[in-house]
Amino acid sequence: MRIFRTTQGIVIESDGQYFLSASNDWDSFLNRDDLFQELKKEIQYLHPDGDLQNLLRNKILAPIVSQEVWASGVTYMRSREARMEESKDSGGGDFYAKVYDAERPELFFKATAARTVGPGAEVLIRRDSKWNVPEPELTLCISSSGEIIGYTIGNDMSSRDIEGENPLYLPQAKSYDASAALGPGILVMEAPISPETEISIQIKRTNQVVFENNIQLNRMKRSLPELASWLFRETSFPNGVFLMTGTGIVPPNEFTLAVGDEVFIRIEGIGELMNVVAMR
Ligand code: DO4
Ligand code: MG
Repeated sequence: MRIFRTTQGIVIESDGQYFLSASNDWDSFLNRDDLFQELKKEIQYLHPDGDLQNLLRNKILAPIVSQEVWASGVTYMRSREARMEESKDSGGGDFYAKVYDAERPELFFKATAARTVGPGAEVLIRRDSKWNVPEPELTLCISSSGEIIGYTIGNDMSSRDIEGENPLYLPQAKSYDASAALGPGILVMEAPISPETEISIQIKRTNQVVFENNIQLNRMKRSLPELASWLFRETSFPNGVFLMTGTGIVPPNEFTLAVGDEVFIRIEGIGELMNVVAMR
């Protein structure tokens, strides 16, 4: 099943049928440990509505209201290599090698809801950066009690020159207006997501593909429950939280995003998140 936050209310998709939920409160709707079972119960009392599918073409909002967005770093070998390369002149490379092998993962605060955009919206690159990339990441939706209740697509926009200059600049490289995108909806399942799930990205510039790649979740060094449980150590999230799980795809060093680029991120079972790159 998938759930969508839209301008007209909360839409539930189940086996290709679309239902408008009786609830209008995204925070309480989402924050339920037994979300899958609750959705199954709710749709028994609702009528499918084919028009809702059209609504989903352009009225989807980011699936976030009061939640925070956190992110994991260096969870794939490709990210480890890219960070070591970009920070070798600053002497920061070792930190990335160490965190890849350490028991404690790298977790960082990424965005508030106000700095997060939904499908079709603009993601921003910083004016004070010359080297920017999108990071396509499976993103966990976690309830306030720490249960993984669903999965969505995240784009962890990143300024590689800023984080490469000094690892202490990470918050500025990662966290600024419209630096995070989430959506389109949240996949809610009875069983955990398959490790064979593929994440893919395509970047188009004036309709030409300038970068594309894909990776399977099973290339991740850490497990999803492991990342979630570290996040909840000594930290509470009364409305639940989104946790990006790190990127396994980093474009070659000569690549940087340009204004007008279209970023398409697909994850099997969840859908496609498209955003346009802008600068303000
Ligand atoms: O430490 C740098 C950030 C790593 C990151 O965002 C990732 O691996 O996805
Ligand atoms: Mg990332």
